[in-house]
Amino acid sequence: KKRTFSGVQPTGNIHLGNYLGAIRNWVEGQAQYENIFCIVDLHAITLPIDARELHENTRKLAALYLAVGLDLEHCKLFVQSHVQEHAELSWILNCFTPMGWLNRMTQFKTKAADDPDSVSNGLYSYPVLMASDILLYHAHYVPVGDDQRQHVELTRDIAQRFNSLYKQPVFTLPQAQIRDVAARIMSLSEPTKKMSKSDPDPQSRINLLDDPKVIKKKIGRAQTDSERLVKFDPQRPGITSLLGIYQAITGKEQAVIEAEFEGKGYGDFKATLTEQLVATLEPIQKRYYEYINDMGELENILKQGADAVRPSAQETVRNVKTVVGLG
Ligand code: AQP
Repeated sequence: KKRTFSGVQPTGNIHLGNYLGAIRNWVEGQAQYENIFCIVDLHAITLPIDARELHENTRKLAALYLAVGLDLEHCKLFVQSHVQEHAELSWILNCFTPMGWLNRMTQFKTKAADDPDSVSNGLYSYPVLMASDILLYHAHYVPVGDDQRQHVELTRDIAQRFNSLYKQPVFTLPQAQIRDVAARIMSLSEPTKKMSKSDPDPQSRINLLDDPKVIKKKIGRAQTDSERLVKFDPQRPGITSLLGIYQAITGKEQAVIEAEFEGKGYGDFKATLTEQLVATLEPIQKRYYEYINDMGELENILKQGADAVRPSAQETVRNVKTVVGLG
């Protein structure tokens, strides 16, 4: 079986973008691959975060991973900082990554835009840590949303450069797995921006744990336009993004959806979308509360996950150190 690796940062409320762009695809492909899914807490400290919040978010994210249907028969789930080889490989690869490559990373440019002098060196090196996560386990596929495409490309470049420098296939070159539908869910309040955990406006995203009333309100207020035509149209990102959500959760073709709402207005469409969203999220929420209320079991699962992946991480680091002449 081919290997899959991916992760989410425990930086806040997991939203529909994280779910439809990434996590749901992990669940759908899980029987086909050997899967490693991580809670990337070392990435979460690249921007300021409260210690207690980080600790709690890490457990909440683990409960959500299980609630959406990740099955321990197929997947290893663990916390990044529990396997120290992530940090160790990251330092080594930092020394093999040209700054010119990192200077081109758009996520850093966006996140550092407001205050470039005070953001951390860690935020700058974020993509190298991500490359280390993927390369440690020789992952073939990295299922992510569209915003992570550039980081996976960088991972390939780092691996390729290292392999050719030492003239041996130390690292496996990974490929991003990005779906056509829902690869980039947009903010509900500013549909030209992606939906994100760190957006200060809570109305901009649907969280996986939002209750039906909140979902109804947020969808009701989601920005559209004055044309009132329920059709996919790149010139109208608001309605197109909502239709994309509907397409992702119903699995219907675009033409079928447009036919379904022909002659109907935004109100009808938003009501149907809300209904479908609630039906999708309710069972996930029910399972989430079961998992989060059994903290002992959750800690156990995370410990077992880390123990299960550690040997292959150790082997990769041992090999890299030998090749480089360390240790
Ligand atoms: N809007 C999105 N649409 C589709 N996929 C998305 N992902 C994130 N946002 C969208 C995918 O979710 C996975 C985890 O990414 P993350 O932990 O970086 O989540 P985030 O919401 O992007 O987090 P932040 O902290 O709010 O970061 P910024 O400020 O960058 O948005 C990834 O596979 C990602 O592609």
